[in-house]
Amino acid sequence: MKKIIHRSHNSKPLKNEDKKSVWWKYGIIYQIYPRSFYDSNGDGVGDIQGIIQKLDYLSELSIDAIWLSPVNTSPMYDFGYDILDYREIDPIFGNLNDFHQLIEGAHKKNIRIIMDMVMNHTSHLHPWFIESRKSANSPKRGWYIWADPGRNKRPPNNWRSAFGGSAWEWDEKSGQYYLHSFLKQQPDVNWRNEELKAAMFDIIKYWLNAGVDGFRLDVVNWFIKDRHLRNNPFSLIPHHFQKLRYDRNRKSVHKIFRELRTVMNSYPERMTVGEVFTMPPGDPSLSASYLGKGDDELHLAFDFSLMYRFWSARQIYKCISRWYSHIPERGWPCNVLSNHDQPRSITRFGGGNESKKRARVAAMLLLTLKGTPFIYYGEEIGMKNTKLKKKDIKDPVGRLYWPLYTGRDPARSPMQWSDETNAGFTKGDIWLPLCNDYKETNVRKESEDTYSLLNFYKRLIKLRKEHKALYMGSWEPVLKGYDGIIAYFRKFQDETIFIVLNFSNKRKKVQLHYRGQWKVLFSTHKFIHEHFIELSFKISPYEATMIKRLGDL
Ligand code: TEU
Repeated sequence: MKKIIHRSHNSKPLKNEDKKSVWWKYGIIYQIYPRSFYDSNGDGVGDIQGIIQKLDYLSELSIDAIWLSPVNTSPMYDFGYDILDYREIDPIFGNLNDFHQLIEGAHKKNIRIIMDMVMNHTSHLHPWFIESRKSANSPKRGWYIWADPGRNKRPPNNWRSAFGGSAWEWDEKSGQYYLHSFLKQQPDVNWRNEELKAAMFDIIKYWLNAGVDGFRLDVVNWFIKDRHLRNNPFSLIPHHFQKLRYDRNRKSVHKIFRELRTVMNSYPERMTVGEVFTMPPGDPSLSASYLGKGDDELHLAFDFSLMYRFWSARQIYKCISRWYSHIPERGWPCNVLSNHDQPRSITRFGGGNESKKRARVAAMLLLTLKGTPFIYYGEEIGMKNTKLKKKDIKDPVGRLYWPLYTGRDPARSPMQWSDETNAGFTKGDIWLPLCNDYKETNVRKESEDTYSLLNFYKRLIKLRKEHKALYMGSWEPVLKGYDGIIAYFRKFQDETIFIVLNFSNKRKKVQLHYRGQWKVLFSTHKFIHEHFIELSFKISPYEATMIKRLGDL
């Protein structure tokens, strides 16, 4: 059993760490959904040249790296999460030259590139799978998960696809079922097969040699399945009515990531971040287990607890402190509010007319917590979920479950650059409808307004980068979400910063008798440079304030 050390949020940074080599700890990562960022060629879909054209924007935002959702060749049944050539770029996004140009252009601006690697499954059109399904004797049969039918030709067991229905698809020609944890066009590979594993590691090396700085690894907790394909036990939890015991979260998966870490370690300054996919409410202990002892598996692992939380200071506090309590001593947390699979945070947090005030509180939280912040494109301008008609839905999951669940497109709408036609995203026929607030909420308008959410984000990012307490310091909670307020210190050596966040729409009093000279660093309401001699003051509804300790009285 791995030992969990419950004080990691106060742990000191490791020795011999220079900021450059651990940029993935101390930097800020921005997720781009390439279809929706910027369309350079007028086909209605975002592309790599589009990202290159927006590098100045990203550089002004001062983020340290971009994670691109998949850009490899794909038939797009799951919009790129079904790869048919891991070494090529899909023509909809450009070509390898464009990608190399992006790496070079980004690096010149000190922005690193993180690729999405989808290695739990391939496309059903991948040559490996085409070969594998030829016959039960194919040399690549063992590269995927094939099984004989159960009784009466039924599927081998009760495992369910994440997107609905059985996880098994019958293949008439070769006389067996194959496993697909997602769509039937996404057959699961067999990571127990040494040849398959070596082929996957070769792909990783290929991109490392091409100068990629890291990988976001899709659904890492699903890579290994029960060898005996046992049925999942029954559970009262509505998700599939199964305890997800045998189709994912197997302990032996960790061996793969220890081996991967050895590969990664031979390339300096590279990183991995794993998507540990769990259903709400999230499972921080499982997520943290992918960090191994802290330095021998993945560099970072997502925990989705915070992404599943609604607007409750107490709930949010609890999930943050729980997450930190599971991080191994040598490990490092990362934090995320939104991604391409879940509703946008501003929509999830609600608040009607007050949603943009809440967005500021959430932004200060994300950018002052301990751990690498991940910002999903458009969050910095306050993009919301788009409302879609059935005919507009592209996501296969949305098409399947509409109107009960509209799928993931609402959070994937095109970036709102300006109030021009198509929000300045494309001159062509836009692939997915825009959110209808784009005339108000867009980059151009917010760049010109000193008090916009965009400029609020920019300031927060700069402050985080300027203060060691914020990017590498300890996290010491003071107000734990009761009464709608979260407050904590971030400390590094003699630098101390106090952060207070009012999640409520009421005026409140903070009375903390920490005497000293305190100066406001940044705030939604207080004047910058305002001084206090102790942390006792009133705070406004939805106030978010950072205060720096200058010294003793
Ligand atoms: O997500 C894992 C995943 O299980 C979610 O897609 C989840 O099922 C969905 O949000 C429920 O609606 C990863 C990727 O992030 C996602 O985009 C892919 O579709 C999926 O894996 C398959 O590769």
